[in-house]
Amino acid sequence: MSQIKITLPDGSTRSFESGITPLDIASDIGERLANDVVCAKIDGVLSDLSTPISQDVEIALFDGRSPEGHDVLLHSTAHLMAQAVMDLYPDVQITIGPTIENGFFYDFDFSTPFSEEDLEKIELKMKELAKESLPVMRKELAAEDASKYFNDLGQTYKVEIINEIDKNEIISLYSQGEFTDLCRGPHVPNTSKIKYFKLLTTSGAYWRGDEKNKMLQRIYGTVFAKKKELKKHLRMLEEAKKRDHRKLGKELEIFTFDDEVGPGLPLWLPNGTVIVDALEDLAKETEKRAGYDRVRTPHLTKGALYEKSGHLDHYRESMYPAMDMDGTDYYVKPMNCPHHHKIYDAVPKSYRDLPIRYAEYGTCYRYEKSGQLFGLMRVRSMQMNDAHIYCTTEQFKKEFLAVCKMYLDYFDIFGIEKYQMRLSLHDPKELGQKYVNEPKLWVKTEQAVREALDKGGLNYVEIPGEAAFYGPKIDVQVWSAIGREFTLATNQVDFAIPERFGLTYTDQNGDEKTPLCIHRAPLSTHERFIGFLIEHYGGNFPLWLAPVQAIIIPISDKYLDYADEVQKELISNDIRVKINNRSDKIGAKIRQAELSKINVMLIVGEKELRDRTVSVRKRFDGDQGVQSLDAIISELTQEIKDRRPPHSQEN
Ligand code: TSB
Ligand code: ZN
Repeated sequence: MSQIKITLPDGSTRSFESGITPLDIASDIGERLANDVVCAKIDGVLSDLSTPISQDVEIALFDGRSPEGHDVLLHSTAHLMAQAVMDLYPDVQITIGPTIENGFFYDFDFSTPFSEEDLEKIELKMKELAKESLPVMRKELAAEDASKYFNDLGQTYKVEIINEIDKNEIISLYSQGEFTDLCRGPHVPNTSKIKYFKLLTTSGAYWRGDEKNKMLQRIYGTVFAKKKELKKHLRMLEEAKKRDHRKLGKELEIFTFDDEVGPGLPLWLPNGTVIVDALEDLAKETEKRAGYDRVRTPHLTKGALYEKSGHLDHYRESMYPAMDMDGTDYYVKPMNCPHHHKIYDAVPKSYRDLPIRYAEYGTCYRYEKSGQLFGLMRVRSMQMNDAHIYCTTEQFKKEFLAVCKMYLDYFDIFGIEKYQMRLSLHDPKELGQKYVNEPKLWVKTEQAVREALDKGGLNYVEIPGEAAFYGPKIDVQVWSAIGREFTLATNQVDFAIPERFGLTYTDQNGDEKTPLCIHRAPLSTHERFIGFLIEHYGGNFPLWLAPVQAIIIPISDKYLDYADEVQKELISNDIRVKINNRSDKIGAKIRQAELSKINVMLIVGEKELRDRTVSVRKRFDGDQGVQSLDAIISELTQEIKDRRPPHSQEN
C-alpha cells in the first residue's frame, strides 16, 4: 500500500496508508475527537467521515459545535425525522428537508396535519432509531437509475426533483436502515450521533411554495451537539415566541388580518395607525431637512407604463394580474418608480435643478406567494418609505452615501444595532433575463457603489445574484424574533430605466444628458418596519411611538370629572392619553395598564384634585411622586419631542 501525506489545519502533517478515511485520522489523533467529529473537509470539500482518501490532501475535522458540523447534524436529524415519519405512517410521501438557521424542516405529503401527539410519537421513534446506531451509507447512481429507484418506491416528489436534474449527472443517495433519501450530503456516520434534538412545530406549506400546488405538512425541529446548547436554544425560542409580532400585534391591538379581506392584506387598528403616523412624521421631517420634495401618485396604471419600465418583463410574477378598463389593461402598482419618473418628466430640468429627490409613502401591491407571507413582515399591500433621487454621475457618490447615513441615523433613533449591510450584485449569467442587458454599465456602477461605501467607511458583504433588475443595491438585513431574515432598508442604483423613460436634463453646455436614479426606502414599508419594531421593542415602545402615552387612573368615580380635566389638558398638549374609568380597585387598574404596556400612569384622588396635581407612576421606574400638571406635561412633551429610546427593554 502506498503512503499518503495528510496536512491538518495547523499545518502539521501525518503519513497514512492510502485508502484511509477522515474517521481513521480522527481516531489516530485521539479517541475523544473520533467520538465528537461528524464530518470533514477534504481539500476544502465537505465530506463524509467514511470517504476513502487516496492522495495527499489537506483535512479539517468538524465536531457538531462547529458551523459546518452543526449543519450536518441538523441535516442528518431531518433525515432521521423523515425515517421515523415513514416508519409510523407508511403512506406518507417525502419531499424536501433543508436546514435553516439553528434548525431544519421536512415537508411531507400526508392526508392530515400532524398533531402534538404525532410529534411526540415521531420524536420517540427517532430516539429508538438513533439508539440502533444505524450506519448512514452514501450511494451514487446515474440520474435515470435514481429516478427509477424512487419511482418503484412510489415517491413521486423525489422523481420530480430528479427529473429536473441533468440526465448525465451522478446523484447521491443516503440510506440508514430501511430509509433512503436523495441528498448531496455529507451526513453523520451513524444515527447514534444524533442525541439532543427536539421537534418544534408544524405548519402547512405548499409544494415549492406555490399555492397552486398541493398543501404539504411541514415539521420543524432542531438538534445540538450538547444537551446544554439545546436547552439554551429552547429557552431562547420561548422568549422569542413572546416577542413574536404576530402575537404581540394582536395583544396590543396593532393590526389584524381578516379572511374576508384576504391573506397578506393587513388592517391597521387605531393603535397601529398611531405608530404609522408617528413614523410618517419622522420620515417627512427627516426628508424635508435632507432636501426632498413630496409627491403623490395613483394606485392604478396602464400596462404600457410597466412595459416601458421593464416590470412586465422582469417583475410580472410579483404583480397582480391586469384588469380590463375600457379595453385597456390596468395594473395595481407594484412599485412607485415609474410614476416618479413621469413626475420628473413633467417639467424640463437643467443641471441646476439636480439632484432632485421625490419622496412618497407610496402604496404598492405585490403578489407574494402565500407560503412566503409572514405576519406584517411579508405582505401583499404595503406602504413604502420610498423616494427616487435623480442626479448626475458626479453627484452620485455623495447622494448614495447621504442615503446610507440617513438610515444609520434612523437606526440610532430606534436603537437598531444588529444588522448586516449587503451589497447585492448582478449575475453575468442572467443578463438579459433577470437583469437589464448592460454588462459594462453593471460593472462600472457596482464599482462606483463599492467606492462610495469604502469612502463612507461602511462595512458590508458582497452577494452576487441579488441585485434589483435595474442595478446593484445595498440591502440592510435584520432578523425577526424567531430568526427569519428580512431586508429592512434598501438603497438601489438604477442606470437603465431613466434612459428608457427618456428622462433628461440640460447640462452646462446646453446638451441633453440622462440622470442616474437612486431608489431608496430607509424605513422599509410600514408593514415590515412596524412588524420588526414590535419585536425589537418586545412591545415596549418608546413614548413617541406608544399608541397610548399615558393613562389617567382615578382612585374612585368621585374623581372622574377631574380626570376629564386632566385628559383635556394633556390632549391639548398633543399627548395621547386615556382614562381608566372602570370601577376596579386601583391595584387592578395599575396591573391592567402594565399588561397593555402603558408606561405612564397618572393617578388622581382627593389630594390631587385639591392641589391640581397628579401622582405619577412609571412602569419601569415605579412611583415618581406628585407633580403639577405643567411639570408632567413639559416632561412628557420633551421626551416625545426628543424621540427618546425606552428606559428598559424588559418585558
Ligand atoms: C426603494 N423601487 C424600489 C424603491 O424605490 C423598491 O421597490 N425596492 S424593493 O422592492 O426592495 O422594496 C423596498 C422595501 O420594501 C424592501 O427593502 C423591503 O424592506 C420592503 N418590502 C418589500 N417587499 C415587501 C413585502 N412583501 N412586505 C413588506 N415589506 C416589503
Ligand atoms: Zn423605485
